[in-house]
Amino acid sequence: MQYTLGFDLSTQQLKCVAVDENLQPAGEASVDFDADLPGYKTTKGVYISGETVCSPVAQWLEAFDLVLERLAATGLDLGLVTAISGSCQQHGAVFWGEDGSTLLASLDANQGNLVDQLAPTAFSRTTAPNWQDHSTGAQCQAMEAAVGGPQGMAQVTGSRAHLRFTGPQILKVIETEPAAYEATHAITLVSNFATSLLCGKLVPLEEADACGMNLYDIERREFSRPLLQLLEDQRTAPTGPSLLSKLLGEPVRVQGPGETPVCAGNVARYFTDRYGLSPSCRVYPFTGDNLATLCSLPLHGGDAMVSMGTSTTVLLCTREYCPSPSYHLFRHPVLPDHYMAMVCYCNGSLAREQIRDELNATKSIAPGDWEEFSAAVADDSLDTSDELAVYFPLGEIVPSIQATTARVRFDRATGQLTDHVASFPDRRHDAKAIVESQALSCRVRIAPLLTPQPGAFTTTVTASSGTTVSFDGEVRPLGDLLDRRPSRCFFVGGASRNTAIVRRFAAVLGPTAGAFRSENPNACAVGGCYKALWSWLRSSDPQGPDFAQFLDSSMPAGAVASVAGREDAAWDHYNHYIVALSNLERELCA
Ligand code: ADP
Ligand code: XUL
Repeated sequence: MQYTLGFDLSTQQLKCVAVDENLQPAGEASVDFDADLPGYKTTKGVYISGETVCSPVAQWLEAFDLVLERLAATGLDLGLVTAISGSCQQHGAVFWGEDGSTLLASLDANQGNLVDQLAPTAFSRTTAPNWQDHSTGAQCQAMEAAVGGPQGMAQVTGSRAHLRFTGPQILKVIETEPAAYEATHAITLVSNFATSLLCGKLVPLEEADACGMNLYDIERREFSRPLLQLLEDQRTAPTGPSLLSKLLGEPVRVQGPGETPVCAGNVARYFTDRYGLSPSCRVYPFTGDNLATLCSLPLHGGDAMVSMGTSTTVLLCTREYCPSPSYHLFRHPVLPDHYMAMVCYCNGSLAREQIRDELNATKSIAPGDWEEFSAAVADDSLDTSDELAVYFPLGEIVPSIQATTARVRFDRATGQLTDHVASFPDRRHDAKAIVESQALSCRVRIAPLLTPQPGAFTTTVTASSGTTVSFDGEVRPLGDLLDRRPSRCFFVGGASRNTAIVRRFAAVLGPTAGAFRSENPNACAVGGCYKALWSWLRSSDPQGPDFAQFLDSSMPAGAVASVAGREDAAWDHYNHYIVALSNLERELCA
């Protein structure tokens, strides 16, 4: 038996999972930063100081040694590992000093552990910005202004400027820590930091994760020269290398059809000597966690994945490059000519929990119990057909809005809002309405990413040809939202255990090939394993199946369970809500 490893370097922990040749789990170990490495005094893996959120790089170094020690202690023979890849929190950046590259190359298992050998002098900054950082408002504004505002930035880099993205974060370092910046010889994302560590040499960025920087020109497939220049121009006394050189040149591209997947290198001697990994074990570029999650299931163009954790994230695999300020586009990490679209919401589970507990309180049921909530969500006879409500206990990303709650009634024929109400007849309506409106919001935002199929779907909506809807400032014909449906929808994350929620979401999204649930709690790490295994197989058979075909034929039975089929009538029922949602959001955002 041979194995592949998938690491997941997330905010709060480093995990490593092993799968065998049949994609069956073969081992697992993890390190929880707060609990296992208390010396760093992080809270949920980070340091928070006002709007600044960052993580100590040394903690990650210690975690790599500890997780491999723990994995070896499970009895898994690491000498049988053929390939490694993994997933990392996106957007963070590690700043390496002049000696970083030499120290990496001379790592020696007899000279102490990674933290002893690297932490003292390999880095020009001891911490890496974390994706929860909110401190780069000025930098985002400056960068967007240089490329034509949010639309212009989204067109070039796949996303409007975001506080957490690496470009604004680097610009902040240039402006506020010029000495540290000039002492920096290399900047890696967390993903190529991890790849570099395992290879014992600095390796370039991985292209899909590089799309989370607001610096990479996705269509040209190179760093945007105007954006690089904008950052260069802010250096007051440049002495060190250019930004492009610090970024280790252009990212490694996703290989094309028939090309051999790029291998970052063989695992460094330090790891073979210390943990018994084989010197022939290959390391394939790590990618971002959302991108790796996409690789954990056999998603094809038109399939969507809804991740229902604390927040809600919708991931979509698409062939169209149609950027928008509403969502993010990244190049797909393994499928050439495909993109991953991502819509992020703050108000997911916590907002549902609030309604759940309010409903339970009216029935003297203890908070925390989902039964009553779920029964309401599943109840087709509970008439919410002219009710629409948004529940944002936290400010929302899309629509971009402060915390608010709004309940309306609307005319199903026209979508006009007829009444604003303080409450619906009872709290069961809220339970159904929150799931409906959360799903509707996803539906209208992913529609532009799906391939139109004119005439393919029957609808009872009789809109005049001029009817338009507007979401996030983008106006489009209503018809554009009535002739596109996802093919399959996959639900993952904590709330996907709730069949009522998943079925209602699926009814609104209208997948033509059904809805499925995956209960794999290690989706990111497993996505990394699959990427490594496929890359390794493909390197000896360049004409072999592409990644999606590989997963289709290799996924173990039972990896996903069917939860709903195609439901045309339910989908059409929700077509009548679209104009009303557009009207409500327009009002709230005015
Ligand atoms: P994260 O990875 O963001 O920490 P998880 O994927 O573990 O989150 O999901 C946690 C969320 O799942 C909780 O906030 C909870 O509301 C939700 N959840 C868990 N079980 C259920 C359930 N049976 N019904 C609805 N929601 C649930
Ligand atoms: C994505 C993002 C988060 C992090 C979490 O844009 O910021 O999902 O990747 O690790």
